[in-house]
Amino acid sequence: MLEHLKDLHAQALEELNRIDNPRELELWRVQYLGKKSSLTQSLRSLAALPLEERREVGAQANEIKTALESILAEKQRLLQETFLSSSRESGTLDVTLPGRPLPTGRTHPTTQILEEICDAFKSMGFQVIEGPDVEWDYYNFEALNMPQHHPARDMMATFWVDTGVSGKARLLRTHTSPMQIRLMEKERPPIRAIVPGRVYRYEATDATHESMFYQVEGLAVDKGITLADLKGTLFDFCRCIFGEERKVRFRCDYFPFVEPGVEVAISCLACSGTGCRLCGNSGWIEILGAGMVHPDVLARVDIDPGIYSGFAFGMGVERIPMLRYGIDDIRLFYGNDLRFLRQF
Ligand code: FA5
Repeated sequence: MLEHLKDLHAQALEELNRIDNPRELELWRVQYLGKKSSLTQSLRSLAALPLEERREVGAQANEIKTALESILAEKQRLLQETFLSSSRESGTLDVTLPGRPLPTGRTHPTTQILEEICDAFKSMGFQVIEGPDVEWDYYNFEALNMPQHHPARDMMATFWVDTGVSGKARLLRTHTSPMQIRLMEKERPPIRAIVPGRVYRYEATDATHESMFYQVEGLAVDKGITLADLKGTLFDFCRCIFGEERKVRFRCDYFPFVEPGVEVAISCLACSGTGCRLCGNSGWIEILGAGMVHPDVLARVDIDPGIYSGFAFGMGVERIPMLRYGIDDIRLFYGNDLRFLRQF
C-alpha cells in the first residue's frame, strides 16, 4: 500500500509538470484529488487495514494529499499569471480598464410617498389594508349612496369591465371609497384604517389628471367621532407631510356618501399661491375629499348611526410629491422616463 502511494505521488508530480493550461489542470485535480481518485479511495479503505498499518498508511496518504493540494494551488496561480501577462502583451486584455458599473434600481416616487403617508397614519393608530382593483358596481357606487342613474356617478367616468344589472356590474374602481363598505361589513367599530391603492378614471389627461393614479382612503368609526376629529387628523397629516409653513384650506364639498362633505387643498408650492399652470392659476391644489360618513351608509352595513359616527377621506397620492417638488405634470409619473425617475 505504501509503495502504491509513493508511485501515485511521483506520477502525479510528473504529470503536473507537463500541464500548461487550466483545462488540463482541472482534469489532473479530478484524477488525483477528486472523490473517485485512488488517493481518496485509499483513505476510505483505511478502516479495513490492521491498526499498525492503518496508522502508517493513513499518515502517508494525508501527507501526499496535502502536498498535492498545495502544489495544485501554486500551479493555478502560475497559470493565471502566465495567462494575464500573455493577454497583456498581445493587447487582448486591458487590466487597467475600470469595471462596468451595474445600473441600480430605485423606489418609484409614488411608492416613496405611499410609504411616508402610511407611516404618518400608522403613527396615529390607523391600520393599513388593501382592496381589489376590479370592483363590483355595488361597492363602488350603490352602497355609497350612488344608485344607478345618480348624477354623482358622472363625477367619475368609469372603465367598465362588464355591464351586468345594476350592482352586479364590474368596473375598475374609480376611487378607494368602496373599501369603506368592505371594511365596515367585516369589522365592527372601533375602526381606524387607511387603504392605499390604484384607481382608474376614463377621462382626458392633463397636468393634474391621470386616467390611472393612486389614492389613499381613510376611515374612522367609533362612538362620538366629530368633524373636529377629521379636521385635527388631516391638519396633523398635512403638517407632517408638507411642514408647518404650508397653508391648508378646508372647505365645503359634496360627496353622496358623506354629510357634511369637505375638500382639502394646499397652497401651491410652485407659485407660492400666486397662480400657475400647476394649480390652474388658483394658487391651491386640491389633495383630498373627506367628510362625516353618511348615516345611510352606516345603516347599510348594520352599524347604528344613532350610536356610532365616523369620518372618511380619500386623497390623491401623486399630487403630494407634485406639490413638494414642484412637478408640474402628473403624466411624468407613469411615462417611464428614467431622466425623471432618477431624480428621486
Ligand atoms: C373621491 O375620489 C372620493 N372618493 C374622496 C372621498 C373619500 C370623499 C371619502 C369623501 C370621503 P375625488 O374625485 O375628489 O374624490 O378624488 C379625491 C382626490 O383624488 C382629489 O382630491 C385629487 O387629489 C385626486 N384626483 C382626482 N382625480 C384625479 C385624477 N384624474 N388624477 C390624479 N388625481 C386625481
